[in-house]
Amino acid sequence: MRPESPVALITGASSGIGEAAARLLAANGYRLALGARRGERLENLAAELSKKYGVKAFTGKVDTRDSASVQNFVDSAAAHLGAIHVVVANAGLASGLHKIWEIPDEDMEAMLRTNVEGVVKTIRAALPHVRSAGWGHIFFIGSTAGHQSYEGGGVYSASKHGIKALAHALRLELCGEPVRVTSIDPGMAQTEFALVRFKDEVRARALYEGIDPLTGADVAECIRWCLELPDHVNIDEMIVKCLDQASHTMTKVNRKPYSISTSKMRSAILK
Ligand code: NDP
Ligand code: 8X3
Repeated sequence: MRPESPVALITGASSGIGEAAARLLAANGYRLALGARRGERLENLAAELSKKYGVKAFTGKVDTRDSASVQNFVDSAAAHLGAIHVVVANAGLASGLHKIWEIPDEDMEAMLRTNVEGVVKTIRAALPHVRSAGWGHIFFIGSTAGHQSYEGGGVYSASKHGIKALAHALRLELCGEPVRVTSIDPGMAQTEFALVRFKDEVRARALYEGIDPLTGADVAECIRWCLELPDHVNIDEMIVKCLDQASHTMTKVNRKPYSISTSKMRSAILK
């Protein structure tokens, strides 16, 4: 049975899509368990949302690559809030844009350990709580990169193809239980993602130059919509792109005429 005020546990809630999901779910009466490494951001967000919407919000510093850290965050959240119903396994990143034969270990490990292992660790720790709550919804945040890879994005794409495999397997494993499993797979969304990837503000901004990209709030709205559907309706996978992005990669993006040319753009981004 769906509770009146479900508890949503969100990893990567300190910015971008995770933060936007926290804001939207709080506005819809969800209680929150917010995790990320930047604890101060989470505390400020939780204080703001509790004040604005009167919802209970728990925060925990967590590194999703670390099993003990994840277990501690999830169990503390369940103890503080009494249950966990919804999991948004969102924490993730791209690190650099490297051809497969050039990628440093550090970037490869950051992506595979966070985007694949971190997601498994989060869901593995949270599922016992979700199952005992008797109603739940697990969200993976995949990507268009999980549907088509691109030059320099091989390892990131592999991690997001991995998300597709995990979501598929989990749906099979939970069949017959009252827990829905959805993968939301966005295209270009303007968050801190590109800044984290390039560690260069100009290059990060160039990615969105002349287009109207998705925002974190747009992706959060997809999560809200899937949640609000009747309990017997499961959205397996939702690919969402901004209107200016026709392909899964940046090969067909509508850059407005006032922006720099597509070829200059490609070299700015791919440098
Ligand atoms: P942001 O960089 O804005 O947010 C990423 C979040 O993940 C931050 O809150 C960050 O928090 C958290 N995070 C990263 N590493 C860890 C870690 N080891 N432990 C805990 N938290 C971590 O990017 P987005 O909001 O865009 O990204 C969210 C998800 O959406 C990612 O999985 C990304 O792959 C996916 N995505 C993004 C798209 C885009 O174009 N923006 C498109 C498709 C998918 P902190 O640093 O405080 O730990
Ligand atoms: C993020 C979208 O195109 O940068 O997952 O890989 S993309």
